[in-house]
Amino acid sequence: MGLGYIGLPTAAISASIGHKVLGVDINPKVAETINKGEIHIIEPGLGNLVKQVVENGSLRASTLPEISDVYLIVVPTPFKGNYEPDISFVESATNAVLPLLKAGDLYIIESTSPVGTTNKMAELIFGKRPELEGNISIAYCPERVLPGNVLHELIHNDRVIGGIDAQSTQKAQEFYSTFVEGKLHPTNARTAEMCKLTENSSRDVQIAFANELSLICDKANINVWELIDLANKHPRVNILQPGSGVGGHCIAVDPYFITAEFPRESQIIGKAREINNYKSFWCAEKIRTSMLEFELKHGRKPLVALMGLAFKPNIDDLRESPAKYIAQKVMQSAQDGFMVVEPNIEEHSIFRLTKYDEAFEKADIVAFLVAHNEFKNLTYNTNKVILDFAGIFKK
Ligand code: SAJ
Repeated sequence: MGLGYIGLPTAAISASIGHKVLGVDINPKVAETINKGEIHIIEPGLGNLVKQVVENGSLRASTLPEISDVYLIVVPTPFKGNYEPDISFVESATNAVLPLLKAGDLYIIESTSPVGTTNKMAELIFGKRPELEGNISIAYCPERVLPGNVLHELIHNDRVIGGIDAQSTQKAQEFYSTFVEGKLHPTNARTAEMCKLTENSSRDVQIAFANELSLICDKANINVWELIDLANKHPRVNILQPGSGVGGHCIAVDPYFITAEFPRESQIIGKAREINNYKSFWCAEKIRTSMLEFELKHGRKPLVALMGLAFKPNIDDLRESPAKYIAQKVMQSAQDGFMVVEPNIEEHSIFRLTKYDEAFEKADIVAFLVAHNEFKNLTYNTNKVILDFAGIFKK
């Protein structure tokens, strides 16, 4: 249920090892595309795999579920306006399969979910189908794949599997062992749910530490990149890299699933979110201040290059991107004088894109928002104002 960034690769891999898979998506265009052997998302190797499993008949897509033995819920869990998690997609996918469930079936949630969701769905199922209580297996098993390396990581990463009871955990382990080569770690549903939130919150907190250091170092006139390199020479210190903020659909979202439910207890987790969001705002302010300083000094408006729009280096994914937020924010303050660069995409509906080397050459102010590899080929130029938020030149 759900043929997105995780659902489709999972469907394709399990089809490729011999399961007969029906991929279900509420969007008819998605089902239509997949049934043609094509894909609607970008992920290396996925297009070929889907083509192969659709052609040999092991994967088929539809907008409606059919009677099956195993049901995987892999739908989005966004948050509402006030950072409260929204599990309505999980609920509606569960309601859609509810009439189809039979004794002996396995129902698994993979969607990132607030603690307690799996048990809540079990209550929903048993409330409407009391005869299934004790006769079906229900488990939570989060994915932890990195966009861009999904096919490899889906097979090779270890996974945590938590059932609502021991038998559910075991049945889910048996299912995943058909295509996962990493270790499968058994636990209960609540711990597995919290484990997914913990992994991404941990990364968010660590990035916030690096971002906080970058703010301190800016004031203290210390090169933060050199500082972190040196501190990391300590055998038990491993500081991550500061940047223009934290983006994507996971790390910038999942911590709110903890803070919404445990606001008093999750002090560091909440503060990390604030710091990482503030870092993007701070970068935008730095660019605006540099533009004003330039104008005062030179008596004309500067030409500004905004380098990178993606949410992290060397990808073409602009979802929840701090770089895109910064570009939009600074461009609100002045009508023209900007060149926007994103070497990983051909064109954009809002931004007119300029080639990275041309923008660097022409600009008076260059703001590096993402550490794309291409930018590392550029040579530092002391005649320009360089705002290196991404650590392109470091030294
Ligand atoms: N970032 C930094 N500094 C760093 C590392 C990352 O500023 O040192 C920024 C990136 O630029 C980006 C954001 O953090 O804006 C997130 O990037 P990421 O590469 O850390 O993570 P994602 O969002 O692509 O994928 C994460 C992964 N989780 C962890 O590493 C704990 C992945 O394994 C999860 O499967 C994925 O979230 C998910 O779907 O939950």
